[in-house]
Amino acid sequence: ITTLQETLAAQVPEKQAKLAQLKKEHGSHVIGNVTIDQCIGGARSVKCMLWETSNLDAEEGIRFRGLTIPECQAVLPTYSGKTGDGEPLLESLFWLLLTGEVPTKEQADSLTAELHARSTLPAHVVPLLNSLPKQMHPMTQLSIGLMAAQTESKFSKAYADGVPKKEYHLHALEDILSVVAQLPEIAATIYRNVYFDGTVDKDLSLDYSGNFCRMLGYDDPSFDELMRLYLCIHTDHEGGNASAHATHLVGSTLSDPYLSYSGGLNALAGPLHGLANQEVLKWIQELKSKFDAEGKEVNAESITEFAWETLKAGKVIPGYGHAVLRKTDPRYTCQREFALKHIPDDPLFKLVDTIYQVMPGILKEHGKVANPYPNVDSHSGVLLWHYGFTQYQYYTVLFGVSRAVGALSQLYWDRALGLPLERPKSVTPEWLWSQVQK
Ligand code: FCX
Repeated sequence: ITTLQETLAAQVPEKQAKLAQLKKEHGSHVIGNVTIDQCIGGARSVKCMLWETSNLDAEEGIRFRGLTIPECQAVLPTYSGKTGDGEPLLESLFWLLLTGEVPTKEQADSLTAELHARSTLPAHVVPLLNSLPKQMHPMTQLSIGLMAAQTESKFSKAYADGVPKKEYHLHALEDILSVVAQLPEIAATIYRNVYFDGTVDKDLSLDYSGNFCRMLGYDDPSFDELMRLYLCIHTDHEGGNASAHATHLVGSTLSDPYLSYSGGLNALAGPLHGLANQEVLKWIQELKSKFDAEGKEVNAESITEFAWETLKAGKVIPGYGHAVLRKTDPRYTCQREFALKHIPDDPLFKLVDTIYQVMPGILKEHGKVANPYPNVDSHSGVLLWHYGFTQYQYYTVLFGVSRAVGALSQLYWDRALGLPLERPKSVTPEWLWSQVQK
């Protein structure tokens, strides 16, 4: 079979040449303007970043290398080996994101073996994680654990040894594969330490997601399938989201992939980004306990009442809205379909479905929100909860394991294409005033 490394090596020269041609022949072609609103408003829609691995359409949602989520589910290799029968293997999506090609089952399995072979943590990482206070947020612990594993970075060693720029991507790929391989054990150690007795049991006869579930302490095959879906859909969401952008920005300084992705994790830990998935469960639990205490039924009417309380208190409804999307997130839809297939009678799923029926109307009436529909974080928690994974403070860590695959696939191409240090121009308020008062 053609290995991942061989597949990439065959692509790099042509991609480099194409990009050089685009720059040389069309470098001064204008692709947009920037308004004062955009300058002040978080650069929404400003086109100023190159991203190979995925693209987001405001209406349709994400495409991974041109494929929608249902298309990925139809063509990517699964655990059973029968394409379309079950959720894609995370390894098959990783291959797709890196190479733009749909792997064979054999190729996906070879990547599983490679990741397992790279999964051993440096000896100091687990003792360090064991020494952290249990009340430290799991995302902080994840970031610390990954930073600690950076001692093994091949990229930073190669740079210090003075390797030429055209070889950076080879060393970056070494680290990228190792970071993805090592994150599950770091994440599982945190979970087992914070909520259990700290023991982590591996099963390397399984795929990446299945082994991760065993390390977390779960052995239900249906939960393995959920993990495969979960890890696939959270990988990538084009380049401008905070975790992907932070990884790309830090990496542009030639910080190695360990340090770059730690930057991404710290961005993911914010409540407007990845932390929203824990906030959704918190919101639902608060709603339930309030109405249980008052002896009220949780239904469309009481949910509406609780939503207005949240909004009137000046807080956001977690799991709703998006900076780019203007329709229901297809990552929400595929999780809803998973629930309809695997856990249709789950009471919390029914509750989330009722929220889905009323919330867009409430947010439209509220009038501020550009997108009143649910995003990925609105559904993930209830699925985990169904399988007994109720420690919602931890949920963003799962997002963090997955996002590495997308952000670091792009980081490979950043180095292969020789993209430069990122350095946009900032301006002062006085300068902005000078522009309108001319
Ligand atoms: N509930 C209440 N108000 C909301 C809202 C929500 N779910 N979403 C947006 N708004 C408000 C904004 O706070 C803003 O108010 P302001 O003018 O007083 O500052 C106004 O509506 C306009 O914001 P909008 O243009 O719609 O949204 P932004 O692009 O600024 O922000 C996020 C997008 C996702 C940050 C925003 O919708 C939000 O805070 N949602 C809740 C948190 C969440 O679910 N985040 C996860 C997003 C994503 F899927 C992920 O990264 O994981």
